[in-house]
Amino acid sequence: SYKFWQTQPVPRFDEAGRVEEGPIKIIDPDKVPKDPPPMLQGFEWVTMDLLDDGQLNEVQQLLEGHYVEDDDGQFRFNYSTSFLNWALKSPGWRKEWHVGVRATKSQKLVAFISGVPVDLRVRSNVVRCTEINYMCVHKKLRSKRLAPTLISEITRRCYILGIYQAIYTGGVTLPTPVASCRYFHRSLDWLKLYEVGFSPLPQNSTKARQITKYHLPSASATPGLRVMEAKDIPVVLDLLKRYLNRFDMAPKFSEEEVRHWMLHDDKAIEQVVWTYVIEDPTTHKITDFFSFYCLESSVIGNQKHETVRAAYQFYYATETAFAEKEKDLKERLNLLMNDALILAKKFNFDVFNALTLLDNPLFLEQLKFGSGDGQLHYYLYNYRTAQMPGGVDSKNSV
Ligand code: YNC
Ligand code: MG
Repeated sequence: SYKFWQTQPVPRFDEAGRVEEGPIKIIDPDKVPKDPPPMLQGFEWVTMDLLDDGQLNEVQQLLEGHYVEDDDGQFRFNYSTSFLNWALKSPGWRKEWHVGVRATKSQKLVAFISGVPVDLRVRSNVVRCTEINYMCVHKKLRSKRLAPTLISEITRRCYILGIYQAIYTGGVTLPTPVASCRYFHRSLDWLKLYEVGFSPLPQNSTKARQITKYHLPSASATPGLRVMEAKDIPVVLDLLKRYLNRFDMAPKFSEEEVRHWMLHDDKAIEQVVWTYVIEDPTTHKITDFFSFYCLESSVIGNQKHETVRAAYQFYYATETAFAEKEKDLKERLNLLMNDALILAKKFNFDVFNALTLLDNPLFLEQLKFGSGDGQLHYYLYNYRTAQMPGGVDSKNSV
């Protein structure tokens, strides 16, 4: 019945077809409440200081114990502090958007929600947004309507700083997705995925056959492939901009953002993002790039394995997307993404995940990705636009 969501400036399910694009509600800055909404008795609002390692660790610990699990409760996302440093301190980040809730007496962190700024292009308009993520409530405080309170408070803090729109994703169905994608998974270490209960053994197969099926060469195959460096930022940005322009919705990146999101930070304790460019061996032009990031999941109650190390496909772009023939694009993407698999395997990942967005439908099947049961819905807050085509034919982006 969406008691909370029906009060919010989001499209209703039955108006999803209407196409008048723009803000749903005009916010009067003078009418934004000066104070946070009331908190549960015994709990208090805090602003987290994520420059402080102690507080960063508290957020990491809350998420490690209480964040997103799969439907069967077998796996739970386990974001590293290096990952949170990367995801929560992107260019333009505000500490006001790292919102916590503490138990007043013990000062224990029991809930969190965050936002980082992003310029989002929605069709032909660029919308200044906050990207909301990592909403988490301690398991012992569930179903007390804390989530709507967290959302209202971060909304107030966005409004105060002059941001009136937001983007967020989730596995749950809410009014109303602007786009919906499905997760696909490509086994890199099939046996481990089988042992943790992630991959089934098909009736008509054997363990040995499954292992052989997912075997990969040890060396990448694209001539000119190398790790992205700082000097590549302007060319990668230019290529990415042109590539993402082919889709209905995508961030509008700056050079600083490309540096932040694509380049591995030597100072990070653990590597979070891996980015490769293809430098044409004869012309020395950058013709393609691809990236993936590391997100481990805790395996709940397994004797043999504690974590699954997953590589998530991140941004990529290729000049072949602008050529006339879709066949060339398909061939190129299959070569590039097979190299991404080879590299992820080399860096000890167990599985490579990708969504049904960008040009991914051109390679998922051929590279032996299997459809997962997880959906990912994309939502916009206080912004209306026609729904983008879903399923494997979608031309959406993140
Ligand atoms: C969800 N994921 O429908 P109704 S994704 C949004 N996103 O409201 P209670 C959600 N809303 O239906 P609990 C949601 N999950 O009555 C639930 N809701 O209108 C809605 N899980 O609240 C739900 N993290 O406090 C219902 O539920 C109301 O105690 C129920 O808390 C929920 O980060 C939750 O999956 C998810 O920690 C915090 O279960 C808790 O169960 C939990 O009684 C595990 O809440 C971790 C988890 C969610 C990951 C994410 C994106 C969040 C987006 C939030 C919306 C942002 C809007 C834009 C704001 C800025 C605007 C500007 C400018
Ligand atoms: Mg609650």
